[in-house]
Amino acid sequence: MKLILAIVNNDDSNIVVSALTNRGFEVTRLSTTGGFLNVGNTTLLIGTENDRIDDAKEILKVFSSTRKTVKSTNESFGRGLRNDSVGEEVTVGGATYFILDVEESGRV
Ligand code: 2BA
Repeated sequence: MKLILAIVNNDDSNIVVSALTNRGFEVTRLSTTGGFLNVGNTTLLIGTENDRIDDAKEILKVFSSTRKTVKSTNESFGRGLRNDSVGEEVTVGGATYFILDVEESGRV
């Protein structure tokens, strides 16, 4: 069994979760914040069998659109980060994922 951690844009989260659950995946969604843009995103926990990993990745790819945005906050000031990234255009969206081995899972 594997655990997929997938970080998606908040704007895409509903459709991604719907697509996953419609195809039988079990999903937990966490409200998270990106460290660079300091804006909310959604982290999905998806526990699944090894042979369904490719299906999950395909759904993430299809339903997570890519877009551009401008970094407009400087909330990181005071924590040692520089100002030169403010105003920078960055590509956001798509899904960033990590796939972890699960030693054991269950319900008690
Ligand atoms: P953020 O950290 O807010 O990053 C948003 C987007 O800003 C990133 O999109 C990337 O295009 C850009 N970016 C991030 N750090 C940068 C940097 N140091 N210099 C220049 N541009 C930078 P994505 O790569 O699609 O990442 C979307 C979100 O996924 C991230 O939001 C973060 O919450 C998460 N993420 C991405 N890679 C991660 C990693 N290796 N570990 C943990 N979380 C990650």
